[in-house]
Amino acid sequence: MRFDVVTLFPEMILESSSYGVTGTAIEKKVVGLSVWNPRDYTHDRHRTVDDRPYGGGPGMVMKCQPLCDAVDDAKLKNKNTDYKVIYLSPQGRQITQELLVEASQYSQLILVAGRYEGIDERFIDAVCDEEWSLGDYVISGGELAALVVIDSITRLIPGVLGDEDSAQQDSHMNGLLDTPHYTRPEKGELGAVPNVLLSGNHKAIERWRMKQALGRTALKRPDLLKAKELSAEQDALLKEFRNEVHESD
Ligand code: 9D3
Repeated sequence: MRFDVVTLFPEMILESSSYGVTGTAIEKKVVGLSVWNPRDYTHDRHRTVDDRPYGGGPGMVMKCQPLCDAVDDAKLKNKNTDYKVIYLSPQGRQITQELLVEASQYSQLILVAGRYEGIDERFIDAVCDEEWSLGDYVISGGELAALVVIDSITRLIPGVLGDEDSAQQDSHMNGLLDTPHYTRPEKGELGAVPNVLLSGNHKAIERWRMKQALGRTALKRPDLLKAKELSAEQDALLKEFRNEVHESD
């Protein structure tokens, strides 16, 4: 996977991607990351990337030409034709794990991060294949969204995560919330670890964890549970969880 980010703040992308899982994947060259600053594609002495909006109104709009030339340069970096140009914007489709899994199949993602009020609509229509959003809240530009995409897709690339994490990822993508986690001490000021986790009975532990995942999803994210088909065993576990919750009322 190659990520090419078109941004007025390239250091923000490079610096933030140098940590942890993404940092290691870039070092190992499992993923490629390059940044393209529209300002480097201007030709005037002030290196102008924005201008006033036609029709009036507040704020500035990013000009087409520097963005087009930056994207063209990013495309030259890749011999493959299976790329997508994605504009991160508040008007976009909300990013989900499903969307990211699908996008991870491409060999190059060109991520366009906007600043100011936005980008000239003609660039979006002519150059961008998709428009993605983080959700219904306002942030100051597309860079943080591009970083979310880079991080989450990098984790999906085979070999990037260790085996343990990959298994955990599977369970996170099964449509349920995660099970609770505990580490030492066994008993502390904040309470004790559930006995079953100390039992060494792997079958019972697995059963308990599934019950917790089902129960927590029912309590915290009923929308996720509604979208999911439960097996007969899961149905029974969820009923058990609900009975146990009522007992402590
Ligand atoms: C005053 C007009 N604003 C409406 C609330 C428009 C506006 C323009 C530009 C709002 C935000 C931005 C910058 N945001 C992004 O570039 C962005 C974003 C976001 O704000 N929310 C969720 N996902 C994303 S992806 C890119």
